Amino acid sequence: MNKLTLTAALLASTMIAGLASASDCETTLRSSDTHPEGYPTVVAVEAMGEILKESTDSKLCVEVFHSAQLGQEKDTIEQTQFGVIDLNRVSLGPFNNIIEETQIPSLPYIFRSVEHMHHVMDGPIGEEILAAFAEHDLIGLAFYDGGSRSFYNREKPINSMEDLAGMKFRVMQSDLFVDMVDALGANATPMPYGEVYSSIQTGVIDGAENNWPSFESSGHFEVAGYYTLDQHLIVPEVLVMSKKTWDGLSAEDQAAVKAAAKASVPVMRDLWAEREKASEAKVRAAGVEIVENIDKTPFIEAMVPVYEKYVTSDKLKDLVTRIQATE
Ligand code: GTR
Repeated sequence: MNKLTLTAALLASTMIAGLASASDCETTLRSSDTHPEGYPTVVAVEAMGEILKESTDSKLCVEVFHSAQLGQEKDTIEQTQFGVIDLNRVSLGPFNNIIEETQIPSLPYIFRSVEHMHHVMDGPIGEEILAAFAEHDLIGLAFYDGGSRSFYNREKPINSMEDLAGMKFRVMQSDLFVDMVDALGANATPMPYGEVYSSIQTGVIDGAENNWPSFESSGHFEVAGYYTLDQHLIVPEVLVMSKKTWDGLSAEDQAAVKAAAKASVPVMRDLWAEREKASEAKVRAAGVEIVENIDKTPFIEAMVPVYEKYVTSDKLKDLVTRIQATE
């Protein structure tokens, strides 16, 4: 068999395999994720799909398109609003410019710890924020974890805010994060996740910011040898469904989708805890210089103008007050 025939044969067999698995279910929902196979968010949505298949008696299944196969987050959000993509697992960051309520749990240092974030997002405030998606052609199903995000770069160890001065960092496509980096005295470049590796490698930017699992799985640690644990963001991640898809489901199936999404949250949290440790170990073993225990007070103080700019309406002020008052 020549190379071309072999490729065609392989393609045909993959397609047949695909059809066979799709025919197991009446409807297969397409879900997007920027992360690679095996990443906690990808596995959690796959687990959600298994639960859904079971609870709907194979009426509804989920197929996760990992590794940004369906596009970068900002574009996939639009496609989900249009109903081209059924489900999407994304950080809250890329929603900030569209849904103002998502800015509040995305504020730097709003959460005192990951536990604090869980208490808030698992309760009525989380439900309110999920409900805010409906006006934007999306249904908020559940929140996942994104650990805490810190700065990494290719140039030097960052020991204080002064060290950040004039450096160029990639942020998610959110005005709030641009202002956050500016307020720290550095320069922000918003860009899709998939462009960050080569941009650091070629020096277009000095670095970026993310959690341990993303820093590791993206390979950014190979090109950015300094990581400072300033933990400026604990941004939750969210699983959303296209409102178009949702509206086409019976009330019973909608309830099954919601329940399966909620049931995948503890699965995700367990996977996350494991992966965080493994990623940290891998990054440390690779020789990345880690700056720990830095004084966060100047970072927190520098965020006052950012809060002033974004927390404007009574509704948003009330959300901040209630989050801060949550144990
Ligand atoms: C990750 C997050 C992704 C994506 C990425 C980024 O931590 O899980 O959804 O938002 O960060 O920085 O673009």
